[in-house]
Amino acid sequence: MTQIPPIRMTEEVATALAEGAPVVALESTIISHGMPWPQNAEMALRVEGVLREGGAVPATIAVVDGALCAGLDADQVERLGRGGAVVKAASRDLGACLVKGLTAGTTVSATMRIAALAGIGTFATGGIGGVHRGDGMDVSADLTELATTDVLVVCAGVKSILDIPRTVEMLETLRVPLAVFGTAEFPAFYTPHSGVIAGERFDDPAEIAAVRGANRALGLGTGMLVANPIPAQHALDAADIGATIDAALVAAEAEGVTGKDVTPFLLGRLNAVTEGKALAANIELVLNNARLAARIAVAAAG
Ligand code: PSU
Ligand code: MN
Repeated sequence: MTQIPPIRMTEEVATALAEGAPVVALESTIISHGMPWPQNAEMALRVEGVLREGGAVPATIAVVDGALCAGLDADQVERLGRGGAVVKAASRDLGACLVKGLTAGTTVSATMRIAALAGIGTFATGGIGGVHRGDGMDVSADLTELATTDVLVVCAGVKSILDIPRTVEMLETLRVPLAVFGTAEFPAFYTPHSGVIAGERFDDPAEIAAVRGANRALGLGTGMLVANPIPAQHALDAADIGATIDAALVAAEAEGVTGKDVTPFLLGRLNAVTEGKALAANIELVLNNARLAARIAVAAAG
């Protein structure tokens, strides 16, 4: 059988994993395709700092020149942030990246796959992909990966570029355990409110870690999704951002954007049209998710 090369880890990540110390994975499509330069690279370094403050070692995951990496240096973060010859890789794209020696930002699905191979069980991101509005067949591979790969993902819900009720339904169909932190309502990324009551409410990160342990003992074989609402002081006005999202969806349709380009197109529009307000909220919620992921990883390691 073909062997893939070992995952390239920073010494910090390799040591932490060997010692059983808390490690939290971070994705890199958010850097390469989710935010503009240079705020993307600044965010990437800040979120690593937040994890360290929380007692966890950050492992930013990406593919660099065909090597699967867990833990990046500042130059590699800059390369992803500046973009250019950087592709967006979901888990199904990783084989091609390896063979062709590509450099890629890894989506939630690809990051989960690499984290699982590396032995990292906790992962913080901004928003996951889901079921797109309108085209009910455009379903992110993030959901399928959550159904099959044992990594806990902390997100701020999904933004309403997606069909939130259908995304939540699909998670249920795929039997992905869903924990909502500090509320009973599935959050809508830029705002804490989606109107969708789903999942199980938890207020204690240690309890979330314990549920993951129970799921493993049950042999469920899935990942787990933790939805963590954006803090109220950073939330956007729901009506404002809703109208902006509606306009971005119309633009995507008019310009004939399809496939893996849809999500980056919409994110780019939102960041541009809101003159940085959406970007600022996005950065704050990622930091907030990293704080919670560190607490879960610390509880799991203890
Ligand atoms: N949603 C966001 N920000 C992001 C993404 C989604 O609010 O950066 C990125 C993540 O990497 C996610 C990917 O895994 O987009 C999903 O892409 P798609 O919809 O093509 O599956
Ligand atoms: Mn898609």
